[in-house]
Amino acid sequence: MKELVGTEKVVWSCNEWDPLEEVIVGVVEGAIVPVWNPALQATTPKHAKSFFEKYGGKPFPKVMIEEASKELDGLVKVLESAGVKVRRPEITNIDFSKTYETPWWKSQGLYAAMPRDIIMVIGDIMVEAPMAWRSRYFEIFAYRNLMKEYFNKGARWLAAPKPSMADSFYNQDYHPDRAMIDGVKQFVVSEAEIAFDAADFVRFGTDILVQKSNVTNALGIEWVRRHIGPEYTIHEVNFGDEHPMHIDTTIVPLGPGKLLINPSWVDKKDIPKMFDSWDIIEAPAPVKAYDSALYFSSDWLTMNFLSIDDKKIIVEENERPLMDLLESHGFQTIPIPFRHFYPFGGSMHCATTDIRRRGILQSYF
Ligand code: ABU
Repeated sequence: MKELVGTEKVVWSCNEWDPLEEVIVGVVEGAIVPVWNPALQATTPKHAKSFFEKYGGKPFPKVMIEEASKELDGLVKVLESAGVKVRRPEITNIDFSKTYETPWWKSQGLYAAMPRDIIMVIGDIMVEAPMAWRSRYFEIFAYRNLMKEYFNKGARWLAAPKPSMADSFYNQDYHPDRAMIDGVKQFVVSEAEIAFDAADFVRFGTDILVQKSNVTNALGIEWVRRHIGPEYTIHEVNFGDEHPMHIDTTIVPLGPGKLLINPSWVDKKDIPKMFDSWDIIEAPAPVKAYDSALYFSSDWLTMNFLSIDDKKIIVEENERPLMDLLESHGFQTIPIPFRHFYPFGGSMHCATTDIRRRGILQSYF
């Protein structure tokens, strides 16, 4: 197989660990707190409700934006000093505070903080996710100029059909307290229309794992399967997170043959057989010795780190047990402060999306 180096393709990334050459890093400026709604309730920690009641429809408090923005800039510096080209979304052409209206509903926007949720690079294809939250309906426009630039330079661009997000798209009888009925996981999104967030997929070369979640349904998975091409195999997995939204705190590939799992959600018997020869490494419990309130996510942002390559990993500086574990497996860790970004719903994996990693498309199984 001919090796495709980064300089040959403007967009090229096949897994989570090949050497990173170009990446999009999100921004928090202009972020708006969503108004409390059933889709949000499906995955938000219960304690977060009062935050949404207080700030819903308003900008995130200034101090939160400033502190998170500083941490994003710190991430950018670390990436640039490692030789990675960093691009940022444009928020001058989109005002997230503005109320927009479709034939079925009205909403404001959210932010352009989490490019991983909305754009997934598979080989040389930029896949634009349709999303499942009304507040994220127009978020992609913060990235469209960048995507147009990559397209003009030869990348492929695949945009999934957006669901109407009308009331009928959501399961009206869903409640997070009844997320498991007779052993079957329930989700707030129905199967009425195609839906997925890019962050429910994780890439291992020609094999891609995906989970159904409160933003990703079976139709969405089937749409990706049919559109990305016959060289890829999509494997659906189902782990123990009762309120799933995004797989990147559940299983995280570290490199060929090494998979980090979240031991509180992943039962080893549910890991597909193809991983039988891989080292399955259990992540340590998240460190909670800091004051970040988590409004959109579980505690497991610990695992939401970013690999520069299959030896170097950028990690939140408080996560000492994780760093010790990774170092004991031969990785170099690069600690940076990132806990002020956590309340926006992710850590540095969510805050970025690969544009180019040097390497080849291959099977690791
Ligand atoms: N967006 C990543 C959050 C996943 C989690 O709540 O663990």
